[in-house]
Amino acid sequence: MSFRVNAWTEWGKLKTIVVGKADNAAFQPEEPGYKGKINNPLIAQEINWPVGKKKQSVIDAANEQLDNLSHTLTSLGIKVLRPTPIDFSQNIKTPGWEVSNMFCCVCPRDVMITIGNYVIEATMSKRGRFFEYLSYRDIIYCLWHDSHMKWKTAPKPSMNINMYWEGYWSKFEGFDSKSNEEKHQILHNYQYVLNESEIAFDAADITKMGQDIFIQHSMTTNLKGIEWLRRELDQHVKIHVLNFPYDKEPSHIDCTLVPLRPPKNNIKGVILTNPERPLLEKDKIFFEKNNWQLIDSPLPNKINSQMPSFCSSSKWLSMNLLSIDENTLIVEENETELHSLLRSLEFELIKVPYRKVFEFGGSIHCSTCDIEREDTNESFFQTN
Ligand code: ABU
Repeated sequence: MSFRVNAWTEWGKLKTIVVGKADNAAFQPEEPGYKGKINNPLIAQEINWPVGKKKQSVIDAANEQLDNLSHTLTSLGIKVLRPTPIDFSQNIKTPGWEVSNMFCCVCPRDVMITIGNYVIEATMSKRGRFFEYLSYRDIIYCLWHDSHMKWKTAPKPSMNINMYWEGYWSKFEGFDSKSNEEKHQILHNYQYVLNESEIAFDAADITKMGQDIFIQHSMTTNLKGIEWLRRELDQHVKIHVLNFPYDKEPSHIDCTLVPLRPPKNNIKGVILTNPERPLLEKDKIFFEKNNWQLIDSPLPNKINSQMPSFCSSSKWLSMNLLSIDENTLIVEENETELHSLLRSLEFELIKVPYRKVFEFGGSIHCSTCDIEREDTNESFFQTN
């Protein structure tokens, strides 16, 4: 298989992509950076957040949908690369900490990102995901055959206890009874579970729009992580930091701000936005001034609003779609209102079943990572 590592945008014609696998997946372990929450109150009354390997039938059901996505992509002429799962039920230990098991390799989007001809491995921010990169090393060595490819690994943080702000988990206690002023202050101080003692980021907090890259400051990406990316990449791209104050637990930008198509010939570009997580006014003005139309996603379909019991993602997985090109999107099959909106914007849709993948960390965008698109580092933002 031959390919050229190149991806500057979320929408260029897709040529090569990684699709995750659910083999050997375990429950993401609780730790300073992560608290599991069981969505079904009846189950939550009976058991604590589980540890160890997931049931084989649950893994098989997710793999069936992941394999179906891979076949759909292959049938469109897109090359698909798959990870090499390790045994995620293993206990892991460093000099500073230990967790009962790891997670899975369903979501390459969190672990690695292609920016131009660079493949960057993220630091990751959670202990249970410390070694997840090992599942993608076969792929990265395969990409290394492209002599133009550059491989960067971000500095691994210690993930020791002093990297996390313990107070985060009680931050919202009694929130509803607070005054509007107090609520506003809590939401706008952008203090998340990672402190600034070490560089940390998950790659899924980044969205690519040509010469401009937007990075969400979040539970999984701190400001030092964003600064590391800026210093590594500032010869090639301009980094913008985004905050979404109304997302109480921001983690990964691809259920919040999803660019679909760039402005062209005086026709505005399209970005799908999350109505519960509005942009700050200054950022909204920036996009609009540069000829981008911000369109709120409809509420998720009823079926998908009830998240699977052991799913830690939000109902906004509804927006977690994948662009094949500027006119074609792969979307989850149940999101009928979103389908109507996208069709009204003249997108062609390819629908796939994907709900069984949700509890493995995300939906269609999360469980893929584009390696090659036909695009360049064109600038789509002329005005500051
Ligand atoms: N991994 C993406 C999850 C984002 C969200 O729950 O909104």
